[in-house]
Amino acid sequence: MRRSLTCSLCEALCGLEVEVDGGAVTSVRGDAEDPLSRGHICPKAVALTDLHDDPDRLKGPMRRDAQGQWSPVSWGEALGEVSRRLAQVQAEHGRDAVGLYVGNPMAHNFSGALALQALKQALGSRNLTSATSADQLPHMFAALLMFGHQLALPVPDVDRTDLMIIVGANPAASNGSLMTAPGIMKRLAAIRSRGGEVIVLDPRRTRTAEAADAHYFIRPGTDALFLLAMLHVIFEEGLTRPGLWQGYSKGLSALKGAALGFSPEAVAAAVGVEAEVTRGLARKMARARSAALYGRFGICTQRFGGLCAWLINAINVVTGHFDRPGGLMFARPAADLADLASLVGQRGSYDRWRSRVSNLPEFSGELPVSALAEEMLTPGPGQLRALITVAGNPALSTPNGAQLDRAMASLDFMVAVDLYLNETTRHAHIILPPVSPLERDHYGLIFHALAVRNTARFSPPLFDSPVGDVRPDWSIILDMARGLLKARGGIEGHLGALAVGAMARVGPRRWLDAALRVGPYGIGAQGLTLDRLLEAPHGIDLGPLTPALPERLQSPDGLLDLAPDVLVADVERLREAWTSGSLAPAGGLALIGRRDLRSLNSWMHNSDRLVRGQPRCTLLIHPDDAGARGIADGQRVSITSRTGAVEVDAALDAAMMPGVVSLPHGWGHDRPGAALSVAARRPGASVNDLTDEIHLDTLTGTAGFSGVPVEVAPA
Ligand SMILES: Nc1nc2c(c(=O)[nH]1)N[C@H]1C(S)=C(S)[C@@H](COP(=O)(O)OP(=O)(O)OC[C@H]3O[C@@H](n4cnc5c(=O)[nH]c(N)nc54)[C@H](O)[C@@H]3O)O[C@H]1N2
Ligand SMILES: Nc1nc2c(c(=O)[nH]1)N[C@H]1C(S)=C(S)[C@@H](COP(=O)(O)OP(=O)(O)OC[C@H]3O[C@@H](n4cnc5c(=O)[nH]c(N)nc54)[C@H](O)[C@@H]3O)O[C@H]1N2
Ligand code: SF4
Ligand SMILES: [Mo]
Repeated sequence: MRRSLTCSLCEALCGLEVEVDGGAVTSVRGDAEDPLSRGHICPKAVALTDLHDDPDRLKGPMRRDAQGQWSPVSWGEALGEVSRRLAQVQAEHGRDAVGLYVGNPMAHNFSGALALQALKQALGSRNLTSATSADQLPHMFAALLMFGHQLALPVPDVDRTDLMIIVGANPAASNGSLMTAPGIMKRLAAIRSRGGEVIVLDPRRTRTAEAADAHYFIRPGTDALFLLAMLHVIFEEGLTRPGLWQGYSKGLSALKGAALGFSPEAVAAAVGVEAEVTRGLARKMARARSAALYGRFGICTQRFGGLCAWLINAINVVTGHFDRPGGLMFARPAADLADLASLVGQRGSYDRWRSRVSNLPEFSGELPVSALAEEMLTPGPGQLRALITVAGNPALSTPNGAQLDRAMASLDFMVAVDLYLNETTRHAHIILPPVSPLERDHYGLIFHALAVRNTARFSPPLFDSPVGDVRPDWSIILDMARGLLKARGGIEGHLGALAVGAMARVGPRRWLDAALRVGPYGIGAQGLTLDRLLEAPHGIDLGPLTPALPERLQSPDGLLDLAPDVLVADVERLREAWTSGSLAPAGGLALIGRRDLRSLNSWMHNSDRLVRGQPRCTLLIHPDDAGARGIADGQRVSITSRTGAVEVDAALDAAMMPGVVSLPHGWGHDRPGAALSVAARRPGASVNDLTDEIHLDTLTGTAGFSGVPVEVAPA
């Protein structure tokens, strides 16, 4: 039997065509009829079935006893114990004593993500966190401050642009991020074949860089300087382009003021980009018929990530490449989460409270994940004593993960909603396993809103009856919320109870149907409903991106703020780091990460066909840096930072910028007590044993993975 579904693994939203025979998937192909992915898939799509069939995947709730032995337990008992223990901790130590960490896969699981809103209400804790502060938070921060909504995230209109400048992203490996663009490498190649240009700035000459017209090395963590220098040129040489934006924006002169003193010549030594190159890029951008300056993970997870995200938006605006075909544009999704959030007054928030130990700011109801371990380890009122993790592996994925690993072991209680017993969930007392991605509905609630073309696609579960005693994430999460409220008593009148009750009664499908009906293509327009999507298994095309401003600005004054005060003020922190020489210390080595097409953060290493072949958790180092340290290709090296040390094999690589070394994240599968039998055979080491929770963007609270100072020596 042939069936259509959507791949839920990464942001690309590829349509798949699968053959199913007797409950088993016999082939997986790209869906040529999908209006967005047009047949594209990557090697991970096939491994979706490995995940589904993995004997290590948990098939029922598990409980760990005082001796550390795991045994199966019924859902009733497991959920009962979770409610009791969480309520007890909150009764004894206050609401904030229970924390929540939400991992990346929840962004790909619309029903689970909706249920989480109810769980957060029920918890009433300030210790909420997620992978956001280890990832895209700066983009959301800039969106909130500039456009008035944290979800107003512009995407590059790749299919129509004449010039794409990519800073700190490697779509050849990641398949694109905050840019749902399946088959992105073909789309980039198309820019070149229609006479346009692709330019990459990255401390490593990646596969994306190799496929571009030009690549320039940039020293890790210095992008904000580089972007200010671009702005400097734009203002100095009168390269701003008049346009509609002048009518709905403010702050142009403050923006100009911010760039003062950051000429390309002044910053060149720190940034590693020659002044003439920076000038040339600014001019090229300003003169292009259409252009998109696009920055992603590499510009976010550094000490000045907030500045980078702001400056990128601002440069696109003032050069006339914003909200126009070929520039940065806003998608118009069929179910528009940003609109719905606005209806209930949720446009995002910043700095309503601060973390107890390090005084780091709240963003959108969450505290930075960099503060999670210290909140557990520092005694005193408000200490974190219990944790819920949902679809996250923070022991491997957050800065100084080794410290968090130890801290989680000290908690009074921990519950994990996860597919596996892994490096993080081994610390839980209870694990509640969800259905596999082939056993649930899929709708790209978040990623349709970040897509380079407006489309909508819904896939029902490939397999209707799940294997084993597993439940959908959304129902597990709602049950936890309901149980907690009940155990704490006083359901009546509680906002949390209302949220949980409403969500449970409506259910995710009806919620989605309602969201589609009130959405931009709903009743009165094309009449898009869930039924219509069910009748169109390959998805529905809703057309190219369209201009949206000023209507979609949600700031209180209705204007686009080119120079939000807190960001302008943060330029001084950058200036100070730059002039004091602490931004990019000379002489040492700066650590960066990398992604691989056959890997996905920390959790696809249990698929043999994805991890087979040469070990991939190696340290890339420039031959000159290796030579200076007496390191040969393939030699075992030890890497040391303030927080820890790991050993891996070195790979000499002239594609690295001298002075920069690269280690991928998501490895380190040799921790006792984890049950990932394939991954354990090729464990690698965790880069986050080296990254540092105090190396962060103190403005936004985002982890600073890029540019961590390390030493490397033969092991
Ligand atoms: N040094 C360094 N650190 C990084 C990064 C980096 O590049 N360098 N990248 C950062 C980024 S961008 C991110 S997003 C984070 C990711 O960090 P996390 O989100 O914390 O971790 P993942 O590795 O994605 O782990 C996902 C977990 O969810 C489980 N899971 C998978 N699918 C489901 C599901 O449907 N339901 C449930 N309940 N569980 C599921 C998996 O078994 C796994 O335990 O890591 C960040 N950390
Ligand atoms: N195959 C695969 N695909 C994935 C993932 C995965 O783990 N594997 N993870 C998914 C997730 S959760 C995310 S968030 C996205 C991320 O997707 P992308 O944003 O494309 O992220 P990366 O591939 O990590 O690319 C970041 C690039 O920034 C460079 N870089 C590092 N530091 C700096 C710096 O200071 N300045 C500049 N200019 N560049 C720097 C790195 O060398 C790297 O090439 O990918 C998603 N897709
Ligand atoms: S690119 Fe992403 S969405 Fe597409 S098949 Fe690969 S993992 Fe799945
Ligand atoms: Mo991410």
